[in-house]
Amino acid sequence: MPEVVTIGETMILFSPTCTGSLQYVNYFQKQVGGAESNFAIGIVRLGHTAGWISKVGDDPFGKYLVSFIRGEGVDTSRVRVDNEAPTAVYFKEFHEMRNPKVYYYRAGSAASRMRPEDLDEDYMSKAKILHITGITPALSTSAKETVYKSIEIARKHNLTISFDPNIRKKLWSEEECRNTILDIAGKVDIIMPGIEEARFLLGEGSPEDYCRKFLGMGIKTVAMKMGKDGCVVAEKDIIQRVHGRVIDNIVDPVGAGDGFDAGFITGILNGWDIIECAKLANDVGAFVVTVNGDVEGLPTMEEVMEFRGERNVVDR
Ligand code: KDG
Repeated sequence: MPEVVTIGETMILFSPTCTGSLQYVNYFQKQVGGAESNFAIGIVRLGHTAGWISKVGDDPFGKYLVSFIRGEGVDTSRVRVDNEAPTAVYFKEFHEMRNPKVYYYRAGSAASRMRPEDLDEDYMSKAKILHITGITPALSTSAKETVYKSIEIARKHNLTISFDPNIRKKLWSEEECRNTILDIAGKVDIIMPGIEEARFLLGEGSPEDYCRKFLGMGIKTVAMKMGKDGCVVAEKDIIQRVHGRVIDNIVDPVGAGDGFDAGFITGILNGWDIIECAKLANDVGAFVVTVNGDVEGLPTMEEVMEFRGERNVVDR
């Protein structure tokens, strides 16, 4: 049984082969993207086991997603097939002057029809960590109920719950988003927001203020992502900034946060202190931005060690 379980929608990603408005792009590459499966793949590459719980359509895209994610070593035995709704797709749009944009085609998708009854309590109860994000509750009422049910199961069986708010304003109103994410945050053990997400949720403040507020909500561990500035991590007696790597040539930033989460949770599974967890998280996030795609850049532990100069590799 996997050490980590996660629940969420994965989509076929169509990534343009050139930059600029999609109005003028003619060719796309088929890839795979979904915050939770990105995270699960990251966990497996770093040497642990993960299971991804989801729903896909009874269509070629659904088959492709499951075989791709299974091929990465993630347990897909709890992925269900919905005969009445399609697998979702999304498109990226790359621009030289600013962050990529995304366009979703996911309303009414198979994964949005996940229900609490889809969860296998026995399967989940054997894991150590449940990882959830703020994307799933935005998909539909039943998907939101599924997230709450997963929290209930995790609590009952003493799993550690990790949560990435992953705020997607395209999916719901700001008010519902803020209220739901803060409510879920109050029920988890580890939160891994971006600094902008913390600002959206908690108002103006410093990274340290945000950490104190999250700790004040009963969350045990905070790991707040700050892009090229690394992260700030906090627990009961400590709030500390941990510097990241400055990557000059960012190819594709989408998925870096999921990579960060996978690095941090790998450290937790390894029994490391939060500073060591943060260093791995920063390094994994840095790898992801150097490669096109949400998962293609996720490193193995050997690659991280090589990057840090802790392991010699013969290239040729
Ligand atoms: O974090 C990366 C995700 O945003 C991407 O893989 C697609 O899951 C996705 C989403 O909902 O945006």
